[in-house]
Amino acid sequence: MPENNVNADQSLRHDWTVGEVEALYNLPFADLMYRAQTVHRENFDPNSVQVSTLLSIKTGGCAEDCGYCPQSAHHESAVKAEPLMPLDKVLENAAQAKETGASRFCMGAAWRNLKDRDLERVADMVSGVKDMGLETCVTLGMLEEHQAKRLKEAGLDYYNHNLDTSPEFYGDIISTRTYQDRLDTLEHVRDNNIHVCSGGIVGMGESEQDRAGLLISLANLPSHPESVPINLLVKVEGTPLADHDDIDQLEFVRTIAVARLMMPKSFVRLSAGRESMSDELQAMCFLAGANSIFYGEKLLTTDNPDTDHDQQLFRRLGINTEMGEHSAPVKEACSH
Ligand code: SAM
Ligand code: DTB
Ligand code: SF4
Repeated sequence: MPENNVNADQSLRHDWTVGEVEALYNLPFADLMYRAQTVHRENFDPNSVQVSTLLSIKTGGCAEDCGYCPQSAHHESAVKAEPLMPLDKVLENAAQAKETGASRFCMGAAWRNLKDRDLERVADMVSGVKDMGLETCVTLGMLEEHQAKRLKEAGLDYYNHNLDTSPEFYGDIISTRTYQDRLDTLEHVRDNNIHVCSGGIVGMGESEQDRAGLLISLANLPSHPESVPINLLVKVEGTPLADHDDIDQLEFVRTIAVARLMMPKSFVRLSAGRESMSDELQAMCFLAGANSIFYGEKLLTTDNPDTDHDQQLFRRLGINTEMGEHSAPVKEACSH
């Protein structure tokens, strides 16, 4: 596996301004799609989509108050708190994900932060999954430097930690940790040569300027995240955002296209929310430059499309999924 080469490409930009990004958002739709597709083809095989499968290894009872999340102990959703899953059950799920065609296995925990008392158990999960020949990803909340180092040693390829939205809108959604806390975690991940997976959620009542602000926060990091998940809010009963108005679907597609233009060498992941999307909307997201998805019938606690349905969609679109991010034609994000 090639190591993270974060200084590879001087052409990547880290100085985006709100005005520039809003100008991209406001292009005529056909012009935006054309530009995004052009950049996509310059950097990736346009007919390949990377697939990761998610597993919730520690569900519910989370101390954070993220307004969108059914796993927060602050909200009255149907999700019940469960203990950390035993290793054999995690490995069973990973084997099944591999069998179904995933190239990466992503383990998520409803934690505010990783505790040292759980570190070795998670490290064992990472090395067990890695030994199966899958790429590994975890998302465990905030991470300290020594924990990132230990997970890297165990074989961790990716750490997912989202910025979620713009710095300005963030406080409307989460009060129990700060934007800076999230940036600090991303720095520890990057400093330990773990690939960064970081993105956000669209459809929480944010303005277009906030969507631009999220993408600017991501693209103006010292290195572009290798993977940028764009989630469409899954509205879950009992959460404060359950009754939010739907976002204009074309605005969602525009967000994918703008992310593709701003972070041309990153994988843009069409993440949560596919269950509520038509095949045609998903096809438009792939055209806009999305080139990875979560695959498998569950996300963490909510539903994702059936794998049969996804396979049929891939066949209809002539998409192949036989690749991990490490084998992609051009993969490095950059730092300068
Ligand atoms: N607890 C850890 C954390 O928040 O860092 C890891 C798991 S958390 C569920 C991972 C991400 O899932 C969140 O940052 C958020 O972006 C996304 N997410 C959670 N609930 C969602 C929802 N209802 N709709 C869309 N995305 C959601
Ligand atoms: C990400 O950006 N989206 C995934 C993953 N990273 C961990 C999680 C989506 C969760 C959707 C709500 C749920 O299933 O609980
Ligand atoms: Fe907890 Fe993560 Fe859900 Fe926030 S998004 S409540 S930190 S599980």
